[in-house]
Amino acid sequence: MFFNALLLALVPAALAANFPVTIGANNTLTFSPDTVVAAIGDTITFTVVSRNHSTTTTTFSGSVCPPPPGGVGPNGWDSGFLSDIDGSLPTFTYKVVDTAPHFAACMQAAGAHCRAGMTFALNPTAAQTYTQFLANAKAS
Ligand SMILES: [Cu+2]
Repeated sequence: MFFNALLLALVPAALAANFPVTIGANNTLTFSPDTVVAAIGDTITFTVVSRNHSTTTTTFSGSVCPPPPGGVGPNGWDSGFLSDIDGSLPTFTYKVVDTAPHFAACMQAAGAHCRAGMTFALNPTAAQTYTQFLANAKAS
């Protein structure tokens, strides 16, 4: 009886996945991977491994770069600036709360990192692909 209750309590945690995303690998202006497909309850843990960057939600098209402080919602996110200049490997974790596509970028340098392709998609769709978002960011 106690064992069954314990098992049931553990099931949700066992089903939720965490997706690690590296920001600035090898000192590049990148998120890797640049796309994550995740379910409600999953988490994404961003880790900045070089320089000073952010992960901040923005619009799919139009004024993509730079993403605005606070991020674009609903259910967006904004890590704020996370500096690895001291080698601290700062992290930011987002918990997925809906199935909508979310598009994010780095807000550094007035949008220069974003326009250089420092972009990320959570649950992109056939109508709103990561490839098109990246093109929109570069052109914004
Ligand atoms: Cu950046």
